[in-house]
Order: sequence, then structure tokens, then C-alpha cells
Amino acid sequence: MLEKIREIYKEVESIVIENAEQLEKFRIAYVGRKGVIADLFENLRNAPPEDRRAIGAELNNLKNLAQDTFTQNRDRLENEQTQTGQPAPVDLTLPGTPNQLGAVHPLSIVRARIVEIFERIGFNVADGPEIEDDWHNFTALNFPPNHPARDMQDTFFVEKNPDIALRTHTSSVQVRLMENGKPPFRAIMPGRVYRNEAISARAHCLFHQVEGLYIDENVSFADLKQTLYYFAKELFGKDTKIRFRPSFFPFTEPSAEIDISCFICKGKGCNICKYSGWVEIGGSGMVDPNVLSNCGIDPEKYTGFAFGMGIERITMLLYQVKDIRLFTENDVRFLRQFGPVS
Ligand code: 2NL
Repeated sequence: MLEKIREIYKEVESIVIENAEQLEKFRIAYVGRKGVIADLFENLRNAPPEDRRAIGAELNNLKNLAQDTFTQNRDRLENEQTQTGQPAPVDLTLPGTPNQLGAVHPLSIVRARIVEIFERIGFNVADGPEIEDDWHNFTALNFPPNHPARDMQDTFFVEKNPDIALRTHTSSVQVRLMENGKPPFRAIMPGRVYRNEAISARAHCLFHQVEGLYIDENVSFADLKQTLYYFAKELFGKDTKIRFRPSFFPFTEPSAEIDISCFICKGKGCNICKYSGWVEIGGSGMVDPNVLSNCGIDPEKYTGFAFGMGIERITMLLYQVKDIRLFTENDVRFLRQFGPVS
């Protein structure tokens, strides 16, 4: 038995361990509970009692050698790995972690589609300030001095100054356009507007409008109808019908609400159109002669039409969004549904 122990001792002394795999093999063969050294300890019982002490001592030496060889090699291998900067073994077949892509906001998608349609028929895009004075937001647009929109209840005034307010519509941009240029004008103005309203599923104090203006000699209501008919077919589908209902705005005369045939039920009647077959998408009319002269345009020579639509309202119709507050909450579960940036 002593001979066997010495033989194994030599084996262990001369062993070369180069990697983690060999280290593990060594551990199982020599250090583990089922290894040769453990076996020899088992056999110690069968040795003659007078030899046991000597054999036991030799065996303990061997056990210590094997244990030390194991720990030294393990430490060396670990050290080598960190020093060479080699990463721990990795599974190269695992799929990579994808980068998180953002999504285009639904209001941006719809605004871009609206802009694209009007650009195709010769409209430019204009913008202007969101903080406006009374002239551009109300007076030039023919709002009478006591009109309810001028009330603190309806409009956000800046520092309670009755002359400075957050614009309540993008018409103020059109006033600036007309004041600073010469007809013909053919432009749309998409932008953010503010109203002092209680926030609910259907109304918000902040929303987006796109207004349009076309001024030239001999512009008629027929031009208004054809332009909006083209727009409605492009945005909602080629079978879309359009109808105009008489209405009133201070800045247009005559004025009309714009309805389109319900593109969900094709006019048969559904929840979206409240079983009427029609949904309202905005307002329109012939620019009031007072507005033209307020902006330095001769109403005897020029006529024009204008229209306004809520971008939230159109987006809610197109995507069947039931709550306007979703647009400003930045909940990624909502925003992700509109697809990644392409
Ligand atoms: C609506 C109605 C409308 C206009 C906006 C306009 C602008 C100028 C002159 C005349 Cl400078 N009109 N804009 C005209 C009719 C309706 O908006 O329901 N918007 C959401």
C-alpha cells in the first residue's frame, strides 16, 4: 500500500494542469470523495494495525499535496483569466440584446400625413409664436370685444395680462402671414394650441390644430369643398364622402362644419359615428371681409377660404383612441403601439 501511495504521490507531483477542464478532471480523480485518495483512506482499515500509523501519515501527505496542487492551480488559472482580460466563457449562440427603438408619436404620424396631402396640392407649411397678443389671436380675427373666448375662463393669459395669452387657435399664424405678405396665400399651419378647459377623456387644455388658408382672386366656396373633399379621400380612404353643415365662426362668413362619412361602418351606423353615419372633423368657411381688411388685404379684390381641424380628434378617429389624455401621458405601452421609427 505504501508503494501505491508513493506512486500516486509522484503522479500528482508531476501533473500539469493547463485549463479549467483539466483542473476539474484532477479534482474528480484525486481530491473528490470518489477519487483514488479517498479509496486509499477506505483501504487503511484493512492494513495491519502496526503499519496503520505510518501508512496514515504518508496518506495524509499525499492528500495535502493533492489539495494544495488543486488550489494552487485553480488560483493560478483564475488569476491568468483576469490578467489577460479574457471574459468568462460565453455562449456565442445566444441572441443579442436588441437596442430599444423609439416610436413616432401618433400625433406626429397624423400631422405628417396631413402636411404631405396639402403639400401635394400646393400648400406651404407656416408656423408662428405660441404666446400671442390680443390682436393676432382675437381682434384681427373679428372677435367682438365681449366674446366669451376672451374670458379668463376660456383662455390662458400670461401673468394676468389681458393683452398676452397662449394662442387658442393657429389662426393667429395666418393673420401674421397675411400681414407680412401679398396674395396669393396657400398655406397650412399645424401647431399646439391652449384652452382653459377641464381635462377629460374628450377635452384637454393643450392640443394640436391644423388650419389652412387659401386667398387669391376668385376663390370660391366650390374651391373650399373640392380641396377638403380631396383631403378627406386621401386621409380616410377613396370612398369617403364629405358634407358641410351651416355653422358660425367670427372669422368666416359663411361658415360650415365639415363632416365625413364614417369610415368605420361605411355609413351604416356604429359607435364612432353615434349611428348617424357621419363624423365631424373640423370647421371651415369663406374668410370674413373684415378679417381680410384687418390684415391689409383688399376684400374687393381678393376672397379666400379657411378651415381648421383638431389633430387629436382626427388621430382618435383614425386609430380609435378613446381618451385624449393618452397623447400627453408618455406611457410607452401606448406609444409603442404606433411602431418603431422607420
Ligand atoms: C374648428 C374651426 C376654423 C378657421 C378655423 C380661419 C383663419 C383665418 C381666417 C378665417 Cl386667418 N378662418 N380659420 C376658419 C374656420 C374654421 O376652425 O373647428 N377648428 C378645430
